[in-house]
Amino acid sequence: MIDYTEKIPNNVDLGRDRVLQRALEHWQPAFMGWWADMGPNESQNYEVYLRTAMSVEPDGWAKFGYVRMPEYRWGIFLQPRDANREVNFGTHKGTPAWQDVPGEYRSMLRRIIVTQGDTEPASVEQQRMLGMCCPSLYDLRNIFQVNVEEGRHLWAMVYLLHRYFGRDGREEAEALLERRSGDADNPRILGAFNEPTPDWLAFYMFTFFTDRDGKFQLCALAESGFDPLARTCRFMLTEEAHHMFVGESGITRILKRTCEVTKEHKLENSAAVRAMGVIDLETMQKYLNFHFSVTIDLFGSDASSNAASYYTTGLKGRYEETKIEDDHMLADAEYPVYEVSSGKIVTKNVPALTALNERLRDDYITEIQGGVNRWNKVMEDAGVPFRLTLPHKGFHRAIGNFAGHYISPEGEVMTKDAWESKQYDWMPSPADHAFVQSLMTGRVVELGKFANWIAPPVRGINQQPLNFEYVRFN
Ligand code: BYC
Ligand code: FE
Ligand code: FE
Repeated sequence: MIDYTEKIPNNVDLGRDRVLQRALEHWQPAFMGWWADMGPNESQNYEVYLRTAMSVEPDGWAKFGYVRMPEYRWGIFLQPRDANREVNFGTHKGTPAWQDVPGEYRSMLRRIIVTQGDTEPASVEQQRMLGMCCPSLYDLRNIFQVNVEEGRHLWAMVYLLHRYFGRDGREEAEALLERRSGDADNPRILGAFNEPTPDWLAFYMFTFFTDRDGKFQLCALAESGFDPLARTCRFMLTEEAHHMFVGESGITRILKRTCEVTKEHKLENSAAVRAMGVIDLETMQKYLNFHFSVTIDLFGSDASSNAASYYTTGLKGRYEETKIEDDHMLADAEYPVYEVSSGKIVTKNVPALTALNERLRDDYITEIQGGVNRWNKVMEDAGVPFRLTLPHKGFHRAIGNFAGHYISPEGEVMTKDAWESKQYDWMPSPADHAFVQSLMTGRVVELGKFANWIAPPVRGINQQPLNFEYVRFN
C-alpha cells in the first residue's frame, strides 16, 4: 500500500481526504504507465538535476537535487486561500468566491478544466524524442524540467476533477491519459498540441509562444470565481515563467551564434550561413511565423458565445481582471475585431463580451512583441541588419474570422493558389526541416560543451557552472 501523503507533496490535506486518496490510487499507476510510454524517451534511469515544488512558500517551491524522473514527486499545490475573496466579474460579482462547484455551471467548468488539463500531457508527448539530440546537458536538463512540470500541471487539473467532479471527473481524468498528440483516432483537444515538435528550434519556439498561451489562459483562469481553480492556476504560473525563459533564451542563443558566425566569416547569404552549420535567420523567421500562427489559434474564435458565458458566469476572467477599471460586467462595452469582407480586411466593433478571446489574444500579442524586440537587439548589437517580425494576425489561421482565408504575413488577402505557391517562403519547407534536423542528429553531452549552432547560456541553473553535470546517464 502506497502512502500517498508521503509520496505526493501537497497542501490540500490529502492525508485526511479518503475519497480523493481512493481516486488517486487508481489514477496514479495509470499516470506512471503513461509516463513510461509517452514521457521522455529512454530516460527512466537518468538522474536529473531538477527542482521540485515541496510547498508554496517562497523557499519551498524550488528544491534542487538529482532525481530519476519516474520518482519525481508530482505534488498538488494551491495558492493559500484568501477567506475574503469574491467573484470579481460577471453576474455574481461581489458574492463570496465558490468553494464548491456551482451546480448549474458544472459541465462548463469541467470542460474548461479538461481542455486545460489536456494540453499538459500533450506537450510532453510532443517533446519526447528531443532528449536524443540535445545541444548540451544544460538544455537536456531544462527540457526534462519542463516535462516533469507539465506532468505536475496535469496532476493539478486531475486533482480538481477528482476532488470536485465525482464519477465523471474520474472518467475525464482517465481520458486525459488516453488521448495522444497527433493521433488520428484520439487526438489532443486543441490544434497546436497535435503538431509535431521535431527539433530543438521548434521546442524553443513552442516554449516561447505556446507556453505563453498557457500563461495567459492560466491568468484568465486564476481570476475564476471557482476558488480552487483560481488558486491552482495561480501556483502553476510560478512554474510557467521558467518554461518561457527556456524558449526565449534558447532562441536568443541561436540568434547570437548565427550572428557571431556571420560576422566572423563575413557571410553574405543564408546558404553560406548554413554551410557553417548554423541556422540562417530566414529559417528563424519561418519557424516564428508557424509557431505564432498556430498558437494564436489557441485563443479560440474572435466572436465566441462560449467565452461570453464563461465570463458572465464568473468562471473565466480577463487577463489581470482586477486591475482593469470598468464595470467587470461588460454590459454595453464594445471591442474591435477583424473580418474579411469583399477581399479586404476590415475592423468591426462587436459586443466586448463575445470578443473576450480576441482581447486575450491581443494582450498576448503585446507581450510577444516585447520578446521579439529583445531578440532583435541581438542582431542590432551584432551589427547584422536582419530583423524578425510578427506576421499579420490573419496569417495561416484555422480558427476564427480568418479561417478559410489566405492572408500573407503582410496582411494582404490572397487567392488560395497564390498563397500556396508562396507558403514555403513564409513557413518551413520540408527542406528547411531537413536542414535543421541535419544539425541535430546526435546529442551533445560532454560537460560544458554546446552544439555548434547555439551559444552557451549566460549562466547555469541554480548558480551551478555551465560545465555542471546536469544529467547523469547511468
Ligand atoms: N483547436 O467558441 P470557440 C497550456 C474549438 S496552453 C481545436 O471560439 P472557446 C500549455 C472549441 O473548443 C493553455 N479546436 O471556443 C502550453 C469549440 O469547440 P465546440 C490551454 C478549437 O471555447 C504549453 C469550437 O472550436 N488552456 O496550458 O471560446 C505546454 C468553437 O470555438 C481551437 C486553455 O485553453 C483550437 N485551437 O475558446 C503545456 C484554457 N479553438 O464547442 C500547456 C481552457 C477553439 O464546437 N480553454 N476550438 O466543441 C478555453 O478557455 C477555451 O476552450 C478556448 C477556446 C479558449 C481554448
Ligand atoms: Fe503547463
Ligand atoms: Fe508550461
